[in-house]
Amino acid sequence: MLILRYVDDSGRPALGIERGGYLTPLSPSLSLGQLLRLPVDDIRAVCESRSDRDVPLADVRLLPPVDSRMEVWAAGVTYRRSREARVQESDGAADVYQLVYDAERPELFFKSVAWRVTGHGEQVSVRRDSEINVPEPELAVVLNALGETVGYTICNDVSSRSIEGANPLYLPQAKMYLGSCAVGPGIRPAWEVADPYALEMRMTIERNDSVVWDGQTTTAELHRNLDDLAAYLQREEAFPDGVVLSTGTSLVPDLPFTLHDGDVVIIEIDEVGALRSQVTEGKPSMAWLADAVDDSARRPPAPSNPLARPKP
Ligand code: DO4
Ligand code: MG
Repeated sequence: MLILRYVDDSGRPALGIERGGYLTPLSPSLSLGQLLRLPVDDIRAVCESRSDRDVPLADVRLLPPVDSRMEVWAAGVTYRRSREARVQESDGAADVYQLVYDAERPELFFKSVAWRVTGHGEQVSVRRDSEINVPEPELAVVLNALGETVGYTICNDVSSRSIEGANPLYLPQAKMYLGSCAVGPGIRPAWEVADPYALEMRMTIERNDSVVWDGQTTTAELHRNLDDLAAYLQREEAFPDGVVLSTGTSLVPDLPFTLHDGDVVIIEIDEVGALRSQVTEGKPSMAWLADAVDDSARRPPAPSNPLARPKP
């Protein structure tokens, strides 16, 4: 089962439950933010309610599973590979990464408001003022307003290595810009994931129909506890419509690899799904995000929905 956002027949954002290639629409006026105001047991009851209105998933345009006043936050340097890569790229500030890797308090940073997030089949962008840009494939935890873990999704924490490498104080510019955050395809409920520390994760980067980078890892390598990350995030912060907490990357291409305009990034996490993004460059190419802020129908058409299964 996946909790999905999609565009309904009237062109409005809607919430539904995917099972076996079909989508059960939930109440038409229910946003994800409203669902995430409920305790997790009530969310489960809503998700498990049945309907005879199932529609084939192939017929729907997916939206990122983030809306309302939801936010996306991210943890950093939570895997050894991330620590090594940042020590290598940083210009004289390598210690901060080693120190935060070993510290009790994790690195947590704000990543995106809901409207700036792109979803499965949509674009991500690289900055025009950055030389080295990478995708960061990450398991993300979805928390409700009470701080309970509702489920898991995938986040692509697209980042500028050159800007962060020049000075860690530039982190917000390296991490937060239009097109830097993709989340999706949906939310796999926590009650269906037996062990979030045993999920295989793969990333493939395609250029001109060839694979130019691929790698795989597992959440068993995570150096942090997911509940601790969530607890730190919520210590002095409130999320009335819930929050997505991305938990850091373990797949970092060797320098000087950088993303190109036109690349396709596919991130797969077992039991959670596959998030596909088309890379573009610069703010003008992402202007549609601002245009679509109140009108989902203004999002560019996405390629056919790869979540869909062939009709029986
Ligand atoms: O320290 C900078 C950010 C780290 C990060 O995003 C990651 O480890 O995934
Ligand atoms: Mg990251």
